[in-house]
Amino acid sequence: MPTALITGITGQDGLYLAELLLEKGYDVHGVIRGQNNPKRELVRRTVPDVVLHNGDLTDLSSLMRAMRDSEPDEVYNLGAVSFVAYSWENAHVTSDVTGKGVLNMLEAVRLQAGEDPGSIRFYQASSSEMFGKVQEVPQREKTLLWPRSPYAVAKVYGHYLTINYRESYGMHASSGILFNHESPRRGPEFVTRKVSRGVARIKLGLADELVMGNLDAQRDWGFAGDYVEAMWLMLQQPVADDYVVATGEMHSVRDLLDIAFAAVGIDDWAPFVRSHEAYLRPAEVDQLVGDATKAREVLGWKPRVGFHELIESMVEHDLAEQSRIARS
Ligand code: F7E
Repeated sequence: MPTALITGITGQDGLYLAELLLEKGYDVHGVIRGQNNPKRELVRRTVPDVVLHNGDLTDLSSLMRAMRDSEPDEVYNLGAVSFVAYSWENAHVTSDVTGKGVLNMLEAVRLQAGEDPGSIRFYQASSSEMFGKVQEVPQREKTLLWPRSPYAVAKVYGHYLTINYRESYGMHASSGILFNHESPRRGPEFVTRKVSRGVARIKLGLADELVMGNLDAQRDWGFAGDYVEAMWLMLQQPVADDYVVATGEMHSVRDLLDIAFAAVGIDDWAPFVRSHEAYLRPAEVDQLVGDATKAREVLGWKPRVGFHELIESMVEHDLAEQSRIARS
């Protein structure tokens, strides 16, 4: 039975990936941070078979301990401070966790692997945010990176360091450049979940407006459950490499609002939505759309869930969750 170690186990990707690996018969371990982490219970409830290790991406010795105790064949580094807007206010902590955390993970893997650097396969969660002010449309693995936030700069550091460790030490280290991926497990600070939750609350009479930022931003949004499969496929390849994972379709925040409000029978959302500058970013990424040809051709990966279906399922989930909360 292969063993996998996942950082970021409490996030949507960590949970979907743990479920996928457990289904495949893996022994799954996760790194969890902090004393009395409130998300520990969520992990225990969702994936009870996962073995948890205390550790922090900023603390190399804790990662080495997790590595020694779990003896993984595959390591998935999904842990990060991942909210782009937050990264301007907390640039140091974002750099330490999202950037230097990758260095700590690569070092922990390298030291654990010892004489045979390729014996532990490593996945780095890189991000489409690295393309920032896009230099080519759609974006591919070779597109020039132009990060626009402290978060994106930290991701670029982690991305190049992963490539550097592969080239320097012969490690089996792959990087997945994942475009936005969402689900009912997404945190409510991200735009898709903010909208699905807000629309559900408006429909149920629990709120009367949704305060938003830039409605013209465009993204390539896919389903997180599909994207974790691409992560796993990357680590099954004989040779490590970098892959764009995307749907190839671009939608605006306005399209997102159209679909989410229509799902609860509201055709004109204008009376319910207000824009506020508090939600604008110092430097915006206006549009992102990925070309996942390499993932399709080499990994045989393609997305299953489309944008409409994804947003409708999130609204449906939030209607049920919000009515439960309102009743209790
Ligand atoms: O924003 C605009 C906002 O926060 C999407 C992370 O997983 O994907 C995510 O980063 C767009 C932006 O995600 C609101 O300005 C408008 O243009 O959902 P988001 P993100 O910044 O694209 C990448 C791939 C990652 O790697 C990141 O970790 O929507 N927008 N109005 C808004 N965004 C938010 N959050 N809230 C608004 O009210």
